[in-house]
Amino acid sequence: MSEKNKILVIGCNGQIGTVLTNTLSKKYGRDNVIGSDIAKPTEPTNFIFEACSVLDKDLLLSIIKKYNITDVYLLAAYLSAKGENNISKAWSLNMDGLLNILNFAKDKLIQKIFWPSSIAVFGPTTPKVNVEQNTIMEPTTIYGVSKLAGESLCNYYYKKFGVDVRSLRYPGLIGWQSMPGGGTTDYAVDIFHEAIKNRKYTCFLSPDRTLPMMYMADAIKATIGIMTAPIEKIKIRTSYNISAFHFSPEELATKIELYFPEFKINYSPDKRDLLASSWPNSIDDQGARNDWGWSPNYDFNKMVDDIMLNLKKKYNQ
Ligand code: AKB
Repeated sequence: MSEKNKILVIGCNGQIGTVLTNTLSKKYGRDNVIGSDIAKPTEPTNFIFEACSVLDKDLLLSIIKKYNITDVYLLAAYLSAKGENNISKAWSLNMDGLLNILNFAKDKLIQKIFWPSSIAVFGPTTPKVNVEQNTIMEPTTIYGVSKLAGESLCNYYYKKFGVDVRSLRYPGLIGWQSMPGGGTTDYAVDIFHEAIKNRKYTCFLSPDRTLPMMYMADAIKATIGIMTAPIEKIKIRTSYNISAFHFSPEELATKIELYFPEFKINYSPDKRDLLASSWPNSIDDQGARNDWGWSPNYDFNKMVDDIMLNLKKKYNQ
């Protein structure tokens, strides 16, 4: 990134945004990173904050002009579970927000975009194991449908207008600094907090519901990695598969029991289990590894150790 680059993170209060904006600010300096969200962050931040919805095109444009923004990370989204309860809002936030930002890049008002896709682009007809980059994609959630359409839109804007938009298909993301909201993989964050606070957890997925997962530190590494990779290395303009490890709720509970032998897990699968059942167990990410050198730092054990260390400190245990 050159001296002149200025970053805007849209959705800076969310699960990924909280950690990403903080990391970008440490890397590039407070004055070069602007975070926006619909509400003010509750904690003090190390970046400049502007209240704005991604659907407010005029306000967004004024922020882009005010700070001479070059790079946009567009994280605002309705996730899978929440999206099923409000299809129109999920479609509009996930698609109109993306279209606004792609059009700014087409009009040369910004230079580079990061937009996350998800394993939700896959569906029940996709193979379950080591899912390849190009495979059958027939999602059965509005979130997945919007992500798949968004991938096509990104590819279209790249091919037709040369827009430098880069994307990753995030698996379930697990971190200790921020809470997810409205997703199906959220259980894998909630379980740590409940284990530490109450030594018990009721899981809304089935015990054997294996899903692809990744530690937040690696998601941030991948996000900044793809955004800082030389342009000629980015060969896929829909969205790259990325992967770290996979596990089921009962496998995660077994790891947590190593820290708290008295930990008890109950299972009460709800409609989110059906959403999760449509997604693959594991992902093949050779494309990202070969094209721009992606590799994760954390495996399942290392992630659990790191989360426990940090959350025990946070809860004074
Ligand atoms: C969700 O559960 O909706 C998200 C995702 C898999 O993209 N975490």
